[in-house]
Amino acid sequence: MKPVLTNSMTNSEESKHGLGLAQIKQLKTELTRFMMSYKFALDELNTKIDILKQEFQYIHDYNPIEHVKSRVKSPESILNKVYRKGYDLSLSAIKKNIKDIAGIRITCSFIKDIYELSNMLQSQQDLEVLEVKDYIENPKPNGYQSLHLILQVPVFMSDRVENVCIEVQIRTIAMDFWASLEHKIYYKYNKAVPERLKNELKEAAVTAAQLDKKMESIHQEMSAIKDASHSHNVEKLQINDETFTLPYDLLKPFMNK
Ligand code: 0O2
Repeated sequence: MKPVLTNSMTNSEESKHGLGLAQIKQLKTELTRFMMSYKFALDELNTKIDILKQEFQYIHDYNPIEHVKSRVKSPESILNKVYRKGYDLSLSAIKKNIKDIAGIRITCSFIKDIYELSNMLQSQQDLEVLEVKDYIENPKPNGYQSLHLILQVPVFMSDRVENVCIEVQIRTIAMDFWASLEHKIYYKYNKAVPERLKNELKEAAVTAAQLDKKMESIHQEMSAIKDASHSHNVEKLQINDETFTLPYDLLKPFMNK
């Protein structure tokens, strides 16, 4: 495809779309600023998630977040969605209608962590929660499970504040395994998945949910054993040159074990 904008074009010349060079330059600047605002919003939210992750590790002695992946939708995929949904082709309409241009997927160890993390994000004062879809409590008919949040993040630019939407998907490793395989199958069969495979996928989703419950109950049992063994213990606390001997339970909330 030939580039629309060429260096040899003068201000008075028009592209094949009837736009002058100045208009094309302006369009290019607007588009770049538009896409950049999503990247900046993701940077902000990624930092927030990293802070929560480190704090959680410090307080609870384990890391509830297995991994975090973020992406800005490609312009091609944004345009596909505009045509598929019949939205207006303007930046303001795209911003208003497409809430998943920026997306973050967080994989947690346990279901309990998903809700804890979601509550922590939802209670941050500078984030506005626009939508919550709980596909864990109410899985999709095909078996899909995840917690989806649409959050609005203020991005402080040089001359203005942009409120930018981000779709956050929070799921367990088992849910993520299921969703990525289902996504591959869906595309392999060009969205016409045979009925037998659909049923098997649904069964696999139920099995994945059972595995999540089982792993969580093992984890809870292990934590209870760990707490019980510590509760008989005392810890030595040194403040300046003085050493204090205190029950472990009293110090636990303040300790990085
Ligand atoms: P991609 O490539 O992951 O971005 P909408 O977003 O408005 O088109 P909807 O149904 O209102 O549609 O949004 P919803 O339910 O919040 O789902 C949006 C995203 O969740 C999808 O984005 C997928 O990432 C994921 N998702 C939802 N349902 C399924 C499912 O059945 N299987 C799998 N594997 N993923 C799902 P995109 O834009 O479809 O794709």
